[in-house]
Amino acid sequence: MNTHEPAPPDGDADPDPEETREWRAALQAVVAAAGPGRGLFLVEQLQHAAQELGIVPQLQPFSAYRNSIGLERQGAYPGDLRIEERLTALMRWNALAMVVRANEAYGELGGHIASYASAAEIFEVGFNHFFKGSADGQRSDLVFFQPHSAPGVYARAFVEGRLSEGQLARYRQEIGGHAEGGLCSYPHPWLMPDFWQFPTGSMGLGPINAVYQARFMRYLTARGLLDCASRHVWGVFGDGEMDEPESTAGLTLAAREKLDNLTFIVNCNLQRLDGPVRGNGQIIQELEALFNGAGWHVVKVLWGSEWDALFARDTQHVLLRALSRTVDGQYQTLGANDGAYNIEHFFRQDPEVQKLVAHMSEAEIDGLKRGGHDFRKLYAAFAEARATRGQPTVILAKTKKGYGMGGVGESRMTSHQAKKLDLQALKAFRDRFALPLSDDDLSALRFVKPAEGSAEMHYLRQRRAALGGALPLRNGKAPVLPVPPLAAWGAFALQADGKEMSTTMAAVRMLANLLKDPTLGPRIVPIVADEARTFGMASLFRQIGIYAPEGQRYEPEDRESMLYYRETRDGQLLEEGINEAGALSSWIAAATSYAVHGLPMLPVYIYYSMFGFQRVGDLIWAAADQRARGFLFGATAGRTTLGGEGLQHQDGSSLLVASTVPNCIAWDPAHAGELALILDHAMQRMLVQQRDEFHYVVMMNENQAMPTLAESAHGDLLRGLYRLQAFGDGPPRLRLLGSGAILREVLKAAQRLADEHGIACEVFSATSYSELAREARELQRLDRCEPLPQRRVSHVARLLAGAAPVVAASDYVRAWPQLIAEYVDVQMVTLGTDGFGRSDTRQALRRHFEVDAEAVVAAALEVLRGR
Ligand SMILES: Cc1ncc(C[n+]2csc(CCOP(=O)(O)OP(=O)(O)O)c2C)c(N)n1
Repeated sequence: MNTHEPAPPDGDADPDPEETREWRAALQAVVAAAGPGRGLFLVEQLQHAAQELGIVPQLQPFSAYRNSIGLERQGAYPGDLRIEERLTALMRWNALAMVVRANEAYGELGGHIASYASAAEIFEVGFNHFFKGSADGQRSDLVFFQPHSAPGVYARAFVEGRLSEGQLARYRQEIGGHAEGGLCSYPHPWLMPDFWQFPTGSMGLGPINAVYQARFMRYLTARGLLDCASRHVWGVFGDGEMDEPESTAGLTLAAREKLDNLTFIVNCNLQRLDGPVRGNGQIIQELEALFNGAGWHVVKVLWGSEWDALFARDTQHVLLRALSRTVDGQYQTLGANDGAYNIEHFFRQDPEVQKLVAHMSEAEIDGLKRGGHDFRKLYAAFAEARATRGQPTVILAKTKKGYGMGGVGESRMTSHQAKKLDLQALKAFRDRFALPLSDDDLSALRFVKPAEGSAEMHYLRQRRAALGGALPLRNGKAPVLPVPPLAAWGAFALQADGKEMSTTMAAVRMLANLLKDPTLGPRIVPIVADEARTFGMASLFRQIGIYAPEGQRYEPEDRESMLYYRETRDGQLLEEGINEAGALSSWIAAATSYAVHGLPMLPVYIYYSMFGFQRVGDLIWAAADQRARGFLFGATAGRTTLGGEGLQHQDGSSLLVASTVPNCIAWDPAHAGELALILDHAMQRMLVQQRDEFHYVVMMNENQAMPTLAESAHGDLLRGLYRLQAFGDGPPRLRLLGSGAILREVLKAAQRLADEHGIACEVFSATSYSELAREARELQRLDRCEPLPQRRVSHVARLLAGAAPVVAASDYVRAWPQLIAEYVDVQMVTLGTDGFGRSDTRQALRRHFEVDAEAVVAAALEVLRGR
């Protein structure tokens, strides 16, 4: 609970002020005599009594509208305020100049000034005092930066000497072949691989990823893989951003798992893009209630040091009451106007309030800063966050959007879009922050650094050295993780000999085998979102245990069972509950561990394929940006292959979406043998060759007799297509392509075409249409850009050469096989499962979608008739 004296409820007239004074005096006397602890105890007792009497239904989930850390607890500032102010002014200027320059030159490059202008002090307190770096980038704190404040991070890297003036001048100009490259608009580890660690550009993904990174560090420590005890996760996010469902999705987990290695700093500038975040309310109070309810420690930083004296004199809380009555839309208007306006429209509303400021000039009123622009207040909050045990902390820092931009953007509705400042506005900015710039410097938008040997430069370097080195810093180098020989874990699948199983069963068996490998096994992170039993993984509960930081504080109901639900502190399985976004965030943490921690892991997230690319596609895109390495297993895949799971799980499109992610390799294996080969190939690429890619493999729960895979097929299979079997006599008149679940239907159709219609044909298994298309596309491009005497021939064109038309049938939408249509020289007809699903048997569904053997025969006859 809040340790401060609460303000009297708004607007309540006091019928007996004398009695009120006595109660207050009594409390003050107790605190004076016996200390704040005793005072707090009494207040708590009173609160309980009030609840028992029924006069308050529950305690307010938020505290008074003031700083959580009172002046008495604030402590001394350990830094040099004057130097930090001068440095921050330079960061502000360089960030602003970067955006204005880019827009003056090109007009269309975009960029934001107002967000970083509001966040500069937050970032600088972090950089000067808290964000720990490391020479290798892999033992540092993890910092999630508000994405559109990237110019501020670049500005600092420039002053630190990590980025050149030329790079700053090429902000948002990455294409152009300059050796140093340009700077990407938002944090992006693919585009600036030695710099940015976390892609935060899509609002809401930063917060959820920060939670799960902090959680994953605990997991690594608990499992004895890496000691992360001294490392912290910091995230600076926007108050508007907190409206994204993902921003708040991980809050209760963070509190439940006592992630005191995690701090959010919400930059509450009260505005988002179009307008106020809560014009008619108070976002800070709302967020306080939210985080409090979730179990976080909340620290509010609302008012700067200039207010301290005022609050000290506000013994009757008249000022506090006025502040807590003011809604954010009004704060914005007050923020956009000068001291005179504030006196007139805020302080004069109540004569008692007016009395408090009667001695102050308009300029002094103007100088009353919000807490998020005060180093001292911020430092105290950061320090408290770092020292808090057993809970994550959120710092709610009240700031001004466009701070220092004056009429161009300070607290204006249009702040977010302000990208151009005329000379007069630049002069005002210079004067406001006492920047060492001439008028010519302003006109030229010259980037500035303190001179080498200056006190500022010395201070800047000394602070970062004391904190362990530069940040952000990404290091993608990691040791190779050897992959056990395929025969050791996948022989049963390669030599299946007609045994009945589903590809999901086969995958789980392979996973269980791999988990036993002494080197790779401990690095595997199996992840489920409440569907382990569905996928036949219950045996893993016992084999590797479910990660639970508190162990198992109950006797599991199924304790007598061989496969009981075993939760344990060093459990390996991440059981995320019904939370695909959380599961994917865990997967990202593990899949990027090679770069974030220098420790390669192999996450395997198995889920209903319908709830992957469709449900959490943006997180998957962020994973791609972050160069994730790992497996996504889309189980119970396809539109017609489910058994009893119901319509909501029928997935006909995930492979197609997967094909749009540049570093995602999508596979649709039909057999256990194909699957084994694909997994081995993928592990070699990710763990041994260290390619920054991840593999999406769909798998079915339909039992089938699994054939033994011919060795001759291996090479082609891994390129996306191999010839399985020929039917009938003579040269093939037709090529039939099947994949995944529908391959069997295609084989049946081929048999019928040969037996009943005398049509010789060949059947191919298409393990990845997207890989076929990728290669063909690239060769086509090379032919265009670097022509050879002979055109290059893609794998798909080589296998399907000749005149025989192609019929391709898939359990996915037609657009999936059609990915190769452009690269095949013959007529191609596709059958797929476009449209909404239905509830029925597999056979009925295949009939309905016209992807069964009968439909393949009909399509084949039709295509041949047309020739
Ligand atoms: C998912 C998503 N939706 C929309 C945007 C576009 N966008 C970029 S910044 C922004 C406003 C952010 O407001 P806030 O979080 O309050 O941060 P501020 O800029 O005010 O500090 C928006 C809507 C985005 N980047 N991501």
